[in-house]
Amino acid sequence: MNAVIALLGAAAVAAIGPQLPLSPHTPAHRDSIPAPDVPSLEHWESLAASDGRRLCVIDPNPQGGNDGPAIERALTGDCRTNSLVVLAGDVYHIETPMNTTTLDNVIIHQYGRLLWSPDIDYWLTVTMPVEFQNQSTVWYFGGDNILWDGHGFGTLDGNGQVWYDWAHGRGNLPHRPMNINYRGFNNSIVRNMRYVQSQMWTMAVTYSRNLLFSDIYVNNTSSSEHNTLNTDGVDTVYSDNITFNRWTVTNGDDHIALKGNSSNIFVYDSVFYDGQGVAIGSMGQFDGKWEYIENFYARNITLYNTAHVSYLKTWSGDAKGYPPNGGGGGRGHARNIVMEDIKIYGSRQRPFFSWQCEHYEGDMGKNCNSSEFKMSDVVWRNVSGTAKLSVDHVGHFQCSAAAGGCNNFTVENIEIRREGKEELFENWYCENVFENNGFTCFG
Ligand SMILES: *[C@@H]1O[C@H](CO)[C@@H](O)[C@H](O)[C@H]1NC(C)=O
Ligand SMILES: *[C@@H]1O[C@H](CO)[C@@H](O)[C@H](O)[C@H]1NC(C)=O
Ligand SMILES: *[C@@H]1O[C@H](CO)[C@@H](O)[C@H](O)[C@H]1NC(C)=O
Ligand SMILES: *[C@@H]1O[C@H](CO)[C@@H](O)[C@H](O)[C@H]1NC(C)=O
Ligand SMILES: *[C@@H]1O[C@H](CO)[C@@H](O)[C@H](O)[C@H]1NC(C)=O
Ligand SMILES: *[C@@H]1O[C@H](CO)[C@@H](O)[C@H](O)[C@H]1NC(C)=O
Ligand SMILES: *[C@@H]1O[C@H](CO)[C@@H](O)[C@H](O)[C@H]1NC(C)=O
Ligand SMILES: *[C@@H]1O[C@H](CO)[C@@H](O)[C@H](O)[C@H]1NC(C)=O
Ligand SMILES: *[C@@H]1O[C@H](CO)[C@@H](O)[C@H](O)[C@H]1NC(C)=O
Ligand SMILES: *[C@@H]1O[C@H](CO)[C@@H](O)[C@H](O)[C@H]1NC(C)=O
Ligand SMILES: CC(=O)N[C@H]1CO[C@H](CO)[C@@H](O)[C@@H]1O
Repeated sequence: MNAVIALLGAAAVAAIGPQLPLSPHTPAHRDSIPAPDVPSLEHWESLAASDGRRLCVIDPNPQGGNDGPAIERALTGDCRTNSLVVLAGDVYHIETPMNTTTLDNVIIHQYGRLLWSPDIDYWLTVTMPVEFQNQSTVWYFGGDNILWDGHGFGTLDGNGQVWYDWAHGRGNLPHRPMNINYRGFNNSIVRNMRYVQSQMWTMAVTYSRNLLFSDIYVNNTSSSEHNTLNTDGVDTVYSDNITFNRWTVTNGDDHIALKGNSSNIFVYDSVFYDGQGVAIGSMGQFDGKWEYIENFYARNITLYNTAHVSYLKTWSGDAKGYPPNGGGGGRGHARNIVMEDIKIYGSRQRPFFSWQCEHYEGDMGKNCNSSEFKMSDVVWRNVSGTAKLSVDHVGHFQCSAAAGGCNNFTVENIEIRREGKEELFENWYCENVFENNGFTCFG
């Protein structure tokens, strides 16, 4: 088969440097990594030809104009199927939303940064619905059998500081977009990528299965007095068999969050800074709807200055208001949630936590016993480290009476101390917890 060469954007890619070995590179803080050594055009041509793929080499617009349409055109047109796509340039300006959901058997090599424009007024009018919790995005990305390799350099930069300043710490503002929504995305790998300064959530994985995200760097940090609430690392929704390997996440909210109908989600060898920790939920936000979270397994995770190791959260049984900030009345179950080999340093709140009265419009912490969402079969094993002196309970489990409480919560080999204290922190608080193993409740 002959390779069809489609050169988009500027005439041709600069053919420079020796060939880069196609091995994984661990992404890092940009200032600490050298400029990429991008393989030559000849390399990509022969690779595409030998693989029987079309080739699209997309260069940034030389005048610095909008590169969104060229990327969208390549991924929905010339290089939608059986293709090799190369983004070898340094900075690509993204000034319009992208909708690329029908890729099939495509390899993407990205060496530079996609930088979203800071025009909030514009983006608010064009964001696309994620069909979950009224959230929205500026990039739909999906398909089958995709390999997207950032080689430690490829970056999505949401230019989030303007959004953090605009939000003023207010949560879930309508049409504030997450950077990318991987949707209907199956049997694929994303690796060696960087995601910085996302506008809202970094990404959501929805209606997807059999994905591996490995060697991923996420950093959403505010340089002003305004916080980075809602800058989750990743949320999974209606998805199955998703693996997160070697993630480094710095942000101001959930590092990894599982939402409704997430199953077989795995996290390995990752480091989380500053945010909330791993979230199981929130769940039960949609009145009358049934959802589940099943089979979560995390191993070898280190957390610095986070609120929790992990927390399970559901809305109450009484629906008040509508998503994203209101809701409740949903039912379902979360079960078989296992985390082991965890280190946490300076936990800001209770390291292990669950409650059933999430709400963001004034009813937070109310009607906690009314949820019919059932949580069970949770294990935290081999967890060591420290919590701030101000933290009152090492574990705090508020479970709803209407759900029949929580069953089979297990802790094993936990060695957490409060900063500056010698003795183990063993103050476990429980409401409606049954079949607890490895800890004694005092409440
Ligand atoms: C995240 O970014 C901030 C600001 O750029 C930087 O100070 C911090 O070191 C970064 N975190 C990591 C883990 O690279
Ligand atoms: C995105 O593209 C898909 C497939 O081409 C199409 O069905 C859908 O309507 C598009 N959505 C938006 C918001 O443009
Ligand atoms: C969210 O969407 C639902 C239905 O799509 C709508 O009824 C509700 O008003 C929306 N909430 C907000 C805050 O936009
Ligand atoms: C990916 O899988 C989901 C869930 O099974 C399915 O709805 C979607 O159509 C699939 N997408 C593709 C491109 O095959
Ligand atoms: C789960 O996804 C991985 C890719 O991360 C794949 O190798 C594996 O075969 C999938 N498992 C099932 C049961 O489909
Ligand atoms: C645990 O994860 C860290 C961070 O990714 C990694 O450096 C270390 O090798 C992992 N340990 C094991 C035993 O895999
Ligand atoms: C979640 O799973 C439940 C049980 O299979 C199903 O009834 C519900 O429709 C699913 N929700 C979505 C949005 O897929
Ligand atoms: C947990 O600790 C026990 C005892 O120290 C050890 O045998 C086991 O291998 C550890 N498991 C993990 C996953 O680190
Ligand atoms: C929930 O009910 C239990 C008894 O089943 C009670 O001890 C607890 O205080 C109640 N919790 C809240 C938050 O109302
Ligand atoms: C308790 O939960 C763990 C983790 O899901 C599971 O392996 C175990 O079988 C459960 N025990 C019982 C008695 O159900
Ligand atoms: C790690 C990282 O890329 N940090 C960046 C965060 O955003 C600011 C502002 O855009 C950059 O200066 C940092 O380099």
